[in-house]
Amino acid sequence: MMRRNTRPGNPAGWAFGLIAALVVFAAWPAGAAVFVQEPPDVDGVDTNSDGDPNNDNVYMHLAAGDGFVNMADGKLMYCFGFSDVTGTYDEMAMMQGMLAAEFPGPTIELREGDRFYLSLTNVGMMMRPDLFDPHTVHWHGFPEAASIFDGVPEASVSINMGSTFTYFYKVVEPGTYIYHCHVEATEHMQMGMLANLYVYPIQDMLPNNTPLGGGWVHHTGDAYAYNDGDGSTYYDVDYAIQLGSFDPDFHDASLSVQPLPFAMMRDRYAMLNGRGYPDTIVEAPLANSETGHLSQKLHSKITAAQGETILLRLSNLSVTEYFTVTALGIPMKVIGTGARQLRGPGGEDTGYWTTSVTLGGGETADVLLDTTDVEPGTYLFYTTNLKFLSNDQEDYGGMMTEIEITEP
Ligand SMILES: [Ca+2]
Ligand SMILES: [Ca+2]
Ligand SMILES: [Ca+2]
Ligand SMILES: [Ca+2]
Ligand SMILES: [Cu+2]
Repeated sequence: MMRRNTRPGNPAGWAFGLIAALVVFAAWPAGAAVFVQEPPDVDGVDTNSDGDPNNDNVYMHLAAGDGFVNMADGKLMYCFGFSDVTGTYDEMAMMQGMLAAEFPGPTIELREGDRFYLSLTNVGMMMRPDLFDPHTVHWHGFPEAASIFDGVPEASVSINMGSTFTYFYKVVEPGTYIYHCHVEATEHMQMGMLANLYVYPIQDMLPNNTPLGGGWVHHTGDAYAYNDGDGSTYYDVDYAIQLGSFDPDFHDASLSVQPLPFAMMRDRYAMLNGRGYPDTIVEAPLANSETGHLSQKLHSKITAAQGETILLRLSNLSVTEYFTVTALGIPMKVIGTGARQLRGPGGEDTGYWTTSVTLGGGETADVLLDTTDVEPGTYLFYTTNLKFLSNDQEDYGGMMTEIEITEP
């Protein structure tokens, strides 16, 4: 609680935060409270095929609000974002979520057959008490259980400040998705309300020694990107890597209550999972310099032993940029796009080997890196949009990370 009060010396910020808190509470309808719905799994059916009929319901509680992150050159960036308040007492969730925005937002990782209850609490904008923006969660590319859970505010519901809503997702399609807030999407996405989301296929749960097509035999613990039926999407290690970019002028304008330059949006920080190189390879979560909150939790350092297959769950949620990425020196096969395995009408494998993948905003791709003939050492994964190998003015940074191939 009182996370605000632990902030390092910034009296103006403290006062602003306190006023914002008072505004939030003053605006809170009498009797309104955080209400998180977590119905027990009592259907007696093992929908996620792990042998237990009573563990298929998964619960998560996100807060939506504002906060800060730092770019790799130190630049402090005001953000909107999500934070994970799962398990927090309902009465504490508002306080816990205030100024706690993370970029990217907390990763959602599920299993095909799960029943997912995602509660979203809008904690308000502590640094912008003049704003009353609602928020939503939109699962990009996912078939909804009902359209009310879609998160496009014009077509479903959005969550007002002080309110909580529980989304329900029947997790029926494996693959690599993304989620973001869809309220005033250009603004709230540029401001950082973006995250990774993926679903493991039910094929992972097959009994030991199950024969599949093409002579493949499934062993317990084997993992696949999709229900491929033949092991063609098998991987040893997987990493979700979200491409994104920020325009510092837009973020600064938002913090200083200036008109937002929508038409002039020009992103100058390109990132992987919310960080520019070399921050991308720092495996520890990063605290921001304004509040000390751990607001950039996701690194992008990729590690595998020679011979292992790496699955990269790539996505792009930049509002302004297409990005082309490459893993120089490591063969790459695209096996899925838009959360669908690449297969022809007759079931033939239409995946393809390539040296690069290009993703526009809202696109995802699943790529396998084959390290069979790759000498142990450090390789780079980076964008070939060379101007984005920088952190604004600082050269040699931006959209790049390292792939460490160790001895087999
Ligand atoms: Ca189960
Ligand atoms: Ca069940
Ligand atoms: Ca707005
Ligand atoms: Ca960052
Ligand atoms: Cu939002």
